[in-house]
Amino acid sequence: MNDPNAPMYYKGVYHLFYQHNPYAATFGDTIVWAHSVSYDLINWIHLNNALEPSEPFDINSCWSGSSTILEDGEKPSILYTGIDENKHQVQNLAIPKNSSDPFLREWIKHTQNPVMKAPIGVEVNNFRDPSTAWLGNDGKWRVVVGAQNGDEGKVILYHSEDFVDWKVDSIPFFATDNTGVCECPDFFPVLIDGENGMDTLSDHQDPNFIRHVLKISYLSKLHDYYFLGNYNALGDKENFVPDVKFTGTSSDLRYDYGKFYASKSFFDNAKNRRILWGWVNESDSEQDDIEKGWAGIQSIPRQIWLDKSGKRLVQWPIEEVENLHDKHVSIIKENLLSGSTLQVSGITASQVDVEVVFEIPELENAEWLDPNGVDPQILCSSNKENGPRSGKIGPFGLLALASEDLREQTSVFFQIYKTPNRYVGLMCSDQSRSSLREDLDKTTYGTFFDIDSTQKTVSLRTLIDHSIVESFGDEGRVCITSRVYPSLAIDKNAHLFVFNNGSQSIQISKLNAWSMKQAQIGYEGNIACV
Ligand code: DQQ
Repeated sequence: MNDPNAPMYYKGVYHLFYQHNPYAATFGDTIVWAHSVSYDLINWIHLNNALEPSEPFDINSCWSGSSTILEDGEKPSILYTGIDENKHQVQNLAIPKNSSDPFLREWIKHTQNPVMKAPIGVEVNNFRDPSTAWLGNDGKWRVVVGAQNGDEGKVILYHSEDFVDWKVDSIPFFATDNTGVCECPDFFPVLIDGENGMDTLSDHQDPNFIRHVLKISYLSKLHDYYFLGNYNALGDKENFVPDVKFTGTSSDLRYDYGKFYASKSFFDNAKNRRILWGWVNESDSEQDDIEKGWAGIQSIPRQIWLDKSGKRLVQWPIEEVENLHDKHVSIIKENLLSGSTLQVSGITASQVDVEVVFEIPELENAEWLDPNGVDPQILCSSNKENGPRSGKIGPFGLLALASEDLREQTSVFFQIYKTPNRYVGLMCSDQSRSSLREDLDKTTYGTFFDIDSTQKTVSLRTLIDHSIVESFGDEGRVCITSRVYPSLAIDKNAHLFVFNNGSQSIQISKLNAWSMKQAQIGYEGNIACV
């Protein structure tokens, strides 16, 4: 599997469609929309494929797209990219055969497809991934589509009165130089205050309560970047103006600083929240994928909202993941002296949800760093030949999927620095010692985040599940997902540790860890535990 497509909540059921090659565990010439449904976003029922290549407008694959629920939540629809008979990318419309079926098993392709063809100034093979649509005050639908023209990446805007006849806006909704194609654009409102989500269809006009987020998956970087900004819908120019420009450097905001791509969000009106999903790809080789018979996973769904600072988004695993909590252990107020490593025993370390709050010593003691021009990913990787990094406040954090002798470990950690005018945290996920195997992608990931001068704690929550380590730092303001394939630290031989390698002592103010039960995932009528 790769991209999540058209997530939605409809008649009490959550739907996830996803890009899938039914013939091999690799990307291929025939991509379909696989379809699964769930009552809780955790346990899933696989259904038959929802969309398969069948018509001249999608005969060479059904690529990514999104859902929009029309007519007061009663009429779901899908806009998706078809690879047509000429291998051009076009946008198509599909609607359910029977919209009273809560599982929406069968989909009908509209007779007027394709409903959009690449307009002037867009390359025919770089025109894809329509977003969820929204209604303007003029009663017309809007949708954005990812595109490219030369080196310029574009997100282009379409209008329609009836959802079938679409007209392109001559002004790009958003554009970036030298980036190449913009994939999977996602555009949605966020509340300035609070964790509730907002429907993409909501009234968009009041800047006192709402900001907008435009997410773009840049293929050239294989990362999902987001921009906070203003949606200008008044007058004859309708576009999105970001607060800061895209720089192509580590200062650009990303949903996740590890493996997380082609993500998509949706508004869940059952719980009044916005939920985000991303595709997490593999770190082993294509040959391994062929041998395993599968490749690619979806992240745990994350609730997403605007941070109080207004400068970042916050992401947090949906509360339903806690239904998988099993055996629980906790550690309260325990000092971690310089150089110490403490095992978290009594849980299944290969499948665990762990949350720890570290108390930070006096910030004045932090090491000096001028972060200008410093790439945090490189900073996270430094010293790896000489064993664990050292510093003053940090590195401290977790050693996930570790072998008993620590020869294998995925280390998720923080380091705190003093800069010319503020404090910054560095969050890293270091895969360099994650496996004795050598044929793996072991890139180390990292990012800076702001530390308030009055901040006394820093938190880390990590969801560990055999080959995936999803980490939410600083209460979800910074996220890093990694894929690892240990050779020793497997099942019962996996261990979890807390460590402090800084010269200053750290205190674990509290740590809670839960073994995680298996989710129920299977085919309709045959639900099995996998
Ligand atoms: N994957 C899809 C495309 C999209 C890309 C093809 C992003 O529609 O642009 O599977 O991963």
